[in-house]
Amino acid sequence: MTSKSPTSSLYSLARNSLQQSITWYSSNRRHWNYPPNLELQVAVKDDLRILKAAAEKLEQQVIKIAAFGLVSRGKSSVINALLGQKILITGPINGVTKWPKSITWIPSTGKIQIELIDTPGLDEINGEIRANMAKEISQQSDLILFVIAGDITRTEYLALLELRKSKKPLILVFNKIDLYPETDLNSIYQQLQQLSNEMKKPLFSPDEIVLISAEPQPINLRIELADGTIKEEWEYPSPNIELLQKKILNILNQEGKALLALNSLNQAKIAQKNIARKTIEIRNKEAEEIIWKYAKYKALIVAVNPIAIIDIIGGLITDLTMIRALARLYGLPITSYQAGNLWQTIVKSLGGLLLAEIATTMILGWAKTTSAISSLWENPSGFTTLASTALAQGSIAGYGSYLVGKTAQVYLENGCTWGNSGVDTIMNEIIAQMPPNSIISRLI
Ligand SMILES: Nc1nc2c(ncn2[C@@H]2O[C@H](COP(=O)(O)OP(=O)(O)OP(=O)(O)O)[C@@H](O)[C@H]2O)c(=O)[nH]1
Ligand SMILES: [Mg+2]
Repeated sequence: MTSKSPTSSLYSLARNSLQQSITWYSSNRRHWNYPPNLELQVAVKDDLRILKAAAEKLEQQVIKIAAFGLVSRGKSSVINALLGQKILITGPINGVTKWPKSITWIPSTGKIQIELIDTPGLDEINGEIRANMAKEISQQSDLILFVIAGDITRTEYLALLELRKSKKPLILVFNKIDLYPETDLNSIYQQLQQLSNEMKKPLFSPDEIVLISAEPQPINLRIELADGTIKEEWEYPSPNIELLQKKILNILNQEGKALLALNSLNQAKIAQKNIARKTIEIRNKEAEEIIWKYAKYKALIVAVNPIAIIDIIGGLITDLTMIRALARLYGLPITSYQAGNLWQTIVKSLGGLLLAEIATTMILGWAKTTSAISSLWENPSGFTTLASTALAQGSIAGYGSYLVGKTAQVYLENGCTWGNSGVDTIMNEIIAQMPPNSIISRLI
C-alpha cells in the first residue's frame, strides 16, 4: 500500500467518482424542472446511504476479511489463530456462532488495518435470512476466506460458484489438516485444483488454496513414570496458520488499496443501479408522455416535410432529444456524447426494425420528394401520392421513435454507471492494471 503503487492514481479517481455521484444523487435539482417527487426521495434514501458508506469505506482504508463456510468447519478457530488469541468461542456442536461478529486485527507489520468478520455457518440459519445475511457480509468484504475441512459438499460448491459470480476475491482455506496423513493431503490439494465451474474454468489457482490447521486436536500423551504408573497428559499443538497469515499480508500489501477501491466502487455501482431502477419505475407515467410526444413530433416532421434527407436528420435529432429528455426526467447523468452512443447501441440492438425505418424513409422520402416536385408541375395525382406516402412514412417513423424511447428506458436503467468517471470504467482500469498473478486479476 505504498503511494508509488500504480493503483494510487486510480484510487484517487475512484474517490472523485464516488464524490461526484454523491453530489449528483443528493441534489434535488438533478431532475431539472420536474417537481421533486416525495415517493422517490423516500425510496432511494437507503441507496444514498450505501453510496455515502462506500465513499467513507474508501477514506477509512480498513480492509474487511470475512470467514465463510458451513457449520463446524473452523471459521471461528481460523480467526482466533490469525489473531493469535482465543477470542471467539469455538466448539464441536454445530452452530456455535449465531451472529456475525467483527474483530480488529493489527498484524505485526502494523501498516494495515484489518477487520476480521466471523459468520454463522451458511447451513445454520434458515433460508432467506441466511442468504440475505451472507450476501450483505460478502458485499461489504474485500476478501473472503472460504473455510472447508474435507471433501467439498454440494452446498459448499454452490456457495463458491455464487461468490465467484459476484467477483469476490477468495482464498479457499482447507482447515483441520492435522486429521489427514501427508499422502491424503497431496491428493486433496490436487482435487481442489480440479474444481471448476459450469464453463470448465478452474475455480481456484494453486496459490488461492491454503492448507492449515487452526485448532489442532489435543494429543493424549501416556507417560510411564519411574514407579511404573501411567500418567495421562494432554498436549495442545500450536496452530499451523503461518501460510495463511503470509498469504493474506502479501495480498494486502500488493493489492490492498485496489481491493478497497474495487469493493467501494462495486457497492456504489449497486446503489446507483437501484436508484436508477426506482427512479424509472416511479417516473414511468411522465416518461410515457415524453416518449409519445417525441414519437408524434417525429411522425409529423417526417410526414409534412417533403425532403428525404431532412426526414433522416430531423428524425435523428428528435430521437437524441428524446433520449436526453428521458435522462433529465430520471435525473441520470448523461452527456450528448453518451446520448449519441446510446442511440447507436439502440439502433444496433433494434437492428432490422430501425433499418427498415431508415430504408423506408429513404425510399418513401425520395418518392415523396419526387411527387412533391411533380405535383408542383401540375400533376394533380401527385398530391394524393404525396399524402399517402407521407402518412405511411410518418407512422413508421413515429413507431421507430417509440421503440427507441422504450429501449432507452432499459439502457438508462442499466447503463447509468458509464462515462469517463463512471464506476464501471474505473473498475475495469483497476482490474487491467493488476499483475497477472494477483488475486484481482483472477476476477476478470
Ligand atoms: N482437528 C482439528 N479440529 C479443529 C481445527 N480447527 C477447528 N477445529 C475444531 O472444529 C470444531 C469447530 O470449530 P469452530 O471454529 O467452532 O467452527 P465454526 O466453523 O466456527 O463453527 P460454527 O460457528 O458452529 O459454524 C471445534 O471443535 C474445533 O476445535 C483443526 O485445525 N483441527
Ligand atoms: Mg463459529
